[in-house]
Amino acid sequence: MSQPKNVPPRVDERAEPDVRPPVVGVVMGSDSDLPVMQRCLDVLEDFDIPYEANVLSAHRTPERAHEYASTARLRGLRVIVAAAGGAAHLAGVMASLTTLPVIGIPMPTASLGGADSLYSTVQMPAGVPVATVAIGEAGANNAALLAAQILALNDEELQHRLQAYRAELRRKVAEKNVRLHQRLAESRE
Ligand code: C2R
Repeated sequence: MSQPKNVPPRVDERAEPDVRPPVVGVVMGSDSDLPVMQRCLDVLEDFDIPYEANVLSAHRTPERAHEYASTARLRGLRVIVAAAGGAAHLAGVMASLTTLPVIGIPMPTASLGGADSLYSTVQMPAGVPVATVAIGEAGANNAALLAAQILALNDEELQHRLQAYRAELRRKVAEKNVRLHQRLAESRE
């Protein structure tokens, strides 16, 4: 497991395989989404959140998608993260079959730049929410963080790790500010 960029090292680095049941179910419409979705999986690992990842499609495997969402809560999942591109119905279908929070990530597309994925994920009719994040890697990153924040409502240690992560973000921005001022000063010399 790679050491996270912004998260301090974990206290209990695990040498043993992780046998904890997954609490986040990550689903993506195709393995072609993985290059973008890897970021989501990495952030979940950085925060030591047990997850499972599967390819599922509302269009291509409707029965499996139905079964996955309708049994998710009973299987112990607490949040579903669903990524899909194009006519992206996966997150909406997940949300329609469970009351677990569903976070939708619109995948970038070659033809419409991911606007198609964004609109079809975000424009849910009233009654069945999908918490939609940004298109692409920023969205994949933030989906994992949002899942962590939801889980942290009942997990104090995770909450501390999120606070440490934010502190590190602030520190990095302060560094950027110093660098900016140095560059501006140099360009005036
Ligand atoms: P392929 O690369 O397999 O042709 O998939 C996937 O998420 C992917 O971005 C192309 C794109 O199709 C998307 N896909 C959906 C759904 N299933 C697959 N949008 C769905 O059920 O919404």
